[in-house]
Amino acid sequence: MKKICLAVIIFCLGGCINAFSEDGSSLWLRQKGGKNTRVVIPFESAVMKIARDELQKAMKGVSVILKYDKEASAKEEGFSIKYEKGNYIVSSPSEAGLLYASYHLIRMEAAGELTTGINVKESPAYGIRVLNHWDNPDGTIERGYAGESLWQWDELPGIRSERYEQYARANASVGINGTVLNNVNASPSILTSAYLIKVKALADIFRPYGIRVYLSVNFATPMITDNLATADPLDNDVRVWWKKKADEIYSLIPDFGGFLVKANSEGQPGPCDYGRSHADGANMLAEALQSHGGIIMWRAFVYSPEDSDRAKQAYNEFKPLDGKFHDNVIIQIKNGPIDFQPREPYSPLFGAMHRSKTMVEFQITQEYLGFSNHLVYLAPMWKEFFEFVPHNTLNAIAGVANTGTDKNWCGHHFAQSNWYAFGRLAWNPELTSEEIAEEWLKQTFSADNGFVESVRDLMTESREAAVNYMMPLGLHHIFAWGHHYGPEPWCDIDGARPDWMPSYYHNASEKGIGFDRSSLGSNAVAQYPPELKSIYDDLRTCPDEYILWFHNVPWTHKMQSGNTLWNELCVRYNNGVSSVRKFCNIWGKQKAFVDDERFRSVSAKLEIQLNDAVWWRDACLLYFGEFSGKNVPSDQEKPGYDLQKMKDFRLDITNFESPLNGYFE
Ligand code: BDP
Repeated sequence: MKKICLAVIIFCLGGCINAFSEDGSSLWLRQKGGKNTRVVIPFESAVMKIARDELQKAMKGVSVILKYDKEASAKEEGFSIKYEKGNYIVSSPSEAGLLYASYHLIRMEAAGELTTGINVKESPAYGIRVLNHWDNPDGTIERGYAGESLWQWDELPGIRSERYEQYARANASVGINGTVLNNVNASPSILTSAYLIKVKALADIFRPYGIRVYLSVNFATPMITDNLATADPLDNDVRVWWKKKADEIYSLIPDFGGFLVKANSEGQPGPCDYGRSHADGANMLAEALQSHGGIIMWRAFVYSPEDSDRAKQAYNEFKPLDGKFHDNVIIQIKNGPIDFQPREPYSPLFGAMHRSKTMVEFQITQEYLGFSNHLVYLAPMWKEFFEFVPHNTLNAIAGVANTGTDKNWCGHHFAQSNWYAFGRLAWNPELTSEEIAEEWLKQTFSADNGFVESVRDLMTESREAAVNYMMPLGLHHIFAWGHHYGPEPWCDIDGARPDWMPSYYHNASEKGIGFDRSSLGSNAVAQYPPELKSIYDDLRTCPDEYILWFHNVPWTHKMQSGNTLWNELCVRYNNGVSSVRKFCNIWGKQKAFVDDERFRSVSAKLEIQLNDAVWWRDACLLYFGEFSGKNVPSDQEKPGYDLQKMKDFRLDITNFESPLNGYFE
């Protein structure tokens, strides 16, 4: 008897310790089912096995029948779910659709929404829903904040890390169906035969999860790896080289997705090096892949230091090429005209390329949003984009991934929600930020109502908070040089490109602050449709959110709130700080609903975020205050840090868990 009791106690303790300590490696896929779930599959296959295993692992005591049915959805990957005579009946014209439906059921059960009245019909908004990994062959990740690259190139193809399959599974569970494995600043070696067999190994693991592999390519690859004299897209040898390369790739990976290309941008080679256009370059590659069914995602992220306004350049360069791209080319455009800032107006190139295919590139990794230290839920930012660019005008969607070798995949436990939200919005852009946050919270932490409501609100407010403590009112690109973590509005590097300097963007002077993109300035407003152009062009009608994006505004200008610009700036920065204080407070009350390990990790990161928010506010208000000649109004919290100390500070980004450490006090 004693022995049994002891065993029970030990068992309970073990269970409790597990229950109360989670490292986040299971992501949102933590549901535990029971043996009594019955799953009928239409035939045995690798995909059907996954679907059955997933349902059995996660669902409790239900019966699910998966049916292969050509009529179930007009779109290949679509599915329907209903309940009949004690069974959930899942139908789809494809295996991938049946797998997505299985994850849908699991999600519904976790969210407490699974009822016998179920009648679901789902199909994805886009056929191509891809992650872009900015991973280098040496294991580093450009703008990666969660460890090293997941791809162990030196071990592949022989050794296959368990994480590859877990990665594929996580993507499939939210509907992501493609992955570009390597950095857009692409190493030519990725296309060598030695690497292609490694790529094939990954493609083979991902395939049953419905995920296709794509590669970023360096436009000069034929010159670098095979000594061709040129990479001119109109040169016959070059064209033949790419065709042969395509044949080699498809002989290894028959469902290879295609290429992603960054050309003539930030020093990358491209067709313009030979006096050819982006269309010449993209079409040459498109022809090489066409017979295999591959596509080219050609990036429109271009800007040169000579032009007067960086925000105008992609439009100026690509708009004249509209209609000149082959059918299997999609122009991949970042959501805003500059570069993934906390807030940008949408890129006017969307809606200007009527005769070309276009796709949006979002950034899931938080290059400009506090890395993996800040809790910033990005769905509201992406939804804001869709308010301006109707989702059905796009042909595909891409997100720059935030995954790495960290145990919890994304560095910050809440950064997982951005990977999740990207997938869910790529499937259905009409979901609200709140809905997605709720789903994710219930699966990842707890379905307790109070917990879900409080933390959902925290999440949905977090993006606006970051805008406020970093760059309110349309300010942009005042980040520290190179790494883009903290504030450096004063940054001035001798001989550097002017459009990489904060002062290029903020233009602060005794008179005012902001970039004049009105018709009296750079006239970037003219790239927007007439209705928006007239709103943005007029200082009186331009929304506060964008005012310093489109105008250089006098410090004394009366804002919509009735405050002067200077006072409003102080209010916004302080609001940002107050929001993060509130987040710390809300999170502090959730201890009962979260295991200890994740609770503490998130608490520690929130502390860093709060310090950083204060740092941002103090740096910006003290620095801009030197131009405005005004003090922070008496009803606002005063900066406590010392401006000179902040200016002297150099962040060591290899070791910056808590960069401040009381440094500026
Ligand atoms: C910027 C990043 C840089 C990328 C570039 C791009 O700072 O590292 O290479 O965009 O998208 O956001 O090509």
